[in-house]
Amino acid sequence: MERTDVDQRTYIMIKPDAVARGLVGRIVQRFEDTGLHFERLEYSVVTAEQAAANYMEHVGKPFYAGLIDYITSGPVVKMVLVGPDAVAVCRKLMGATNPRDAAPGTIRGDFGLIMDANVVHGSDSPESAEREIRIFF
Ligand code: IDP
Ligand code: MG
Repeated sequence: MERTDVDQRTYIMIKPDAVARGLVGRIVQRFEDTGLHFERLEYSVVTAEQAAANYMEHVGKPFYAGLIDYITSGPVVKMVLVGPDAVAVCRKLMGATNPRDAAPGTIRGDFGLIMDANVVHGSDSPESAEREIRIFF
């Protein structure tokens, strides 16, 4: 029988603004509520090298320098979540990139206000996830 529930991994990161605001518990709770399994969960500071590798696709964009400053500005919480459709499940839970466009009930919709500090990162494909997990763990 064909399996339709093949596990996938995704890389999730609670960004510095959300850690500084004391939102870690509530945000982790939302990911836990999905039923996805936590393979890793770790508090740390992103290095300049990790930030550059993670945001390679944005080099040259007007917000790039600010993005690197922001993501390295304080501790983050890094997670690897595993389960069926983990990438899409988490992206849906996070909401749109710009918190002002993110629906109520999503993490960015409920906890974010501005694009420059949008609370959480999540991989956009299974391939990105594996690449990002290698960068951060
Ligand atoms: P995503 O995080 O939803 O995948 P991307 O387009 O991959 O969104 O952008 C990566 C990150 O870069 C965003 O989460 C946000 O922190 C930042 N970013 C993207 N576009 C802008 C912008 O126009 N102004 C400021 N920051 C931005
Ligand atoms: Mg992205």
